[in-house]
Amino acid sequence: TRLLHGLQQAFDRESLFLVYQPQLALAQDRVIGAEALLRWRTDDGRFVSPAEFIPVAEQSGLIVPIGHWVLRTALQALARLRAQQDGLRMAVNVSPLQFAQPQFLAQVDQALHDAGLPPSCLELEITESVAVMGMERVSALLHQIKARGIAVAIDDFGTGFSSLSYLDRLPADRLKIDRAFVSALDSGDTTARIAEMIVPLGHRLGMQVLAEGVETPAQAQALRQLGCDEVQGYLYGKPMPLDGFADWLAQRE
Ligand code: G
Ligand code: G
Ligand code: MN
Ligand code: NA
Repeated sequence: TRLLHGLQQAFDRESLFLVYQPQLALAQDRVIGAEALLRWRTDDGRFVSPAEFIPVAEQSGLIVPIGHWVLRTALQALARLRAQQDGLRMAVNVSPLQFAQPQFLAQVDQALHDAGLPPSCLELEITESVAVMGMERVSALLHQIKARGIAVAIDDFGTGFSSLSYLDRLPADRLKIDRAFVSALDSGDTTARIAEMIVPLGHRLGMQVLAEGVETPAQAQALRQLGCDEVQGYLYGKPMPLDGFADWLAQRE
């Protein structure tokens, strides 16, 4: 609860901020967009990892207002980046509790409208844990999202309590291979076989496949050979503040 109190204050005092990590089309080596990632810098200058504070925010319900702010801020950032490179998209992480709010979709519509952006430039990253709200509701909501032209990605695939039967019932556009599997690709580890299988699995289910946490040219080469569509990771770019991302983008041109 000390963590929760600190987080509440951080949100009130605007010491939460977003960083943006590039996503690229692998074959074309072209930037296609970014994932927005939340950061918390405490008053004494320490950084608290979202892996630590997101679960607390989720349990307390604070993730709902924070998530709303993330969505609006990330889309405002995207509006600026698209003036620099046409067609960029923004991927935003959505927690199960936020996703389950009755007003979620109306907030998404409003955020897009206020940023002056078309629905097609937004991607919502969900995890299989959205299944806690019941697959009927999840499925209905996903269909409404897709009807608007908003994209959906399944994040952290293959970790947690995933089930292939959920995957089959989640109409998503993109499957993200967790970095745990990607890092195994140049190790000769049997874990690498999982990354190798996720690519055709995603494709067979009609999804694009994006590999996260790509750190080495050998991993990128292996992913290219597997026919993986998109990549994200330190090899290409770390998560950066908006100004840093804009500079990084300008330097690639
Ligand atoms: O960026 P980093 O690897 O530290 O992120 C750790 C975890 O926190 C990731 O699983 C990521 O999905 C999650 N996360 C980052 N930003 C957000 C956010 O804005 N909302 C939610 N719900 N999760 C986030
Ligand atoms: O939403 P998700 O859990 O996928 O968040 C991705 C997390 O992975 C972020 O916290 C981001 O900072 C981190 N990350 C992104 N690229 C790399 C990478 O190449 N290597 C490692 N170790 N972590 C990464
Ligand atoms: Mn993510
Ligand atoms: Na992930």
